[in-house]
Amino acid sequence: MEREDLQPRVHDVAGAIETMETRGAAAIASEVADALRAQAVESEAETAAQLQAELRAVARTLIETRPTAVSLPNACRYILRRTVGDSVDTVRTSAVESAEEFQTRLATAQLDLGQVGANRLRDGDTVMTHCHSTDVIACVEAAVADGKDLSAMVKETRPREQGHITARELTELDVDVTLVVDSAARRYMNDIDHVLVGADAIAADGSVVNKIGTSGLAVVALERGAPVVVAAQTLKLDPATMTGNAVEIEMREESELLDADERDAIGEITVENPAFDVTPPRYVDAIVTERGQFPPESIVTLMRELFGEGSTEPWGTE
Ligand code: RUB
Repeated sequence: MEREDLQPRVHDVAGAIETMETRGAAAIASEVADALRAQAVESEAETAAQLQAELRAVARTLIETRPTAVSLPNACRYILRRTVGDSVDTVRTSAVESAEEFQTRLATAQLDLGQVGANRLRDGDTVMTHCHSTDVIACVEAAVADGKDLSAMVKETRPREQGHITARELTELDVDVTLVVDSAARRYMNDIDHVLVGADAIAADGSVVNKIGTSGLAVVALERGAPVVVAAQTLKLDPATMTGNAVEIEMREESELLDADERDAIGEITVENPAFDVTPPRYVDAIVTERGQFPPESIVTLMRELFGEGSTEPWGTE
């Protein structure tokens, strides 16, 4: 049941994430910060406790929208932990400041990460991409700004074709783009210098959770000796995996694969539509973050440093 004390902006953000109008882990996190900020600004709460309870409810509402992108709970964690005060005004101010600080850090982290990723790319390289990741685009953008001439083989990324967004954005950066169907990856792998993908979540053992098809791409890349580089801000590290929890893989509607007529024509079948898959660390050459690049097996050290305080859920259960 929808809570009446949540602001319309919160429902708009939740709806846009659910329908994937807002998509990609970093963009989702930024919108989440915006929704928490809007609640703090517009709330009619009369006590600090009431406003804190509303902000926790905003977090719970948003976290339910898409289960895999850990940037979503991480954004809520960052903001709620810093939202303190004993009056409505102080809680409001600290929520607004924390949300804005979070968004600034998000943008800065992406720029810093981009430079680290760019350092790996050489003039004349061809990268292969999967889905659309703003962290990946940041790496290419920084490399282009460094004067490197790059080409990209862009997988279209069924069923929602986020590869089209990547193709458009890379073209705008003057990268020479070739679009291919997902199943053509192996056919072209000998021409590829780096496979460059983003992440929705990184587990403590260095496994990478990203758009469905990433793990198959990584297997092919390893077979052909092309390094797989994962561009992922530390916001994508999932602290809950340090205590053995698995990352939940979102299952989406079958209508993304078949329209109603196609469904009728096919007859009685089962359709599975997982949005993400898990690439084990042995297939990944490096995880590129704003803190530098890490072999996947060592990412847990960074995780402990960043989330030493634990993965508690400041949004509670009610
Ligand atoms: C998006 C996806 C992206 C990551 C990283 O999936 O898998 O690779 O979210 O994106 P979807 P970014 O389209 O289902 O949201 O680097 O922008 O955070």
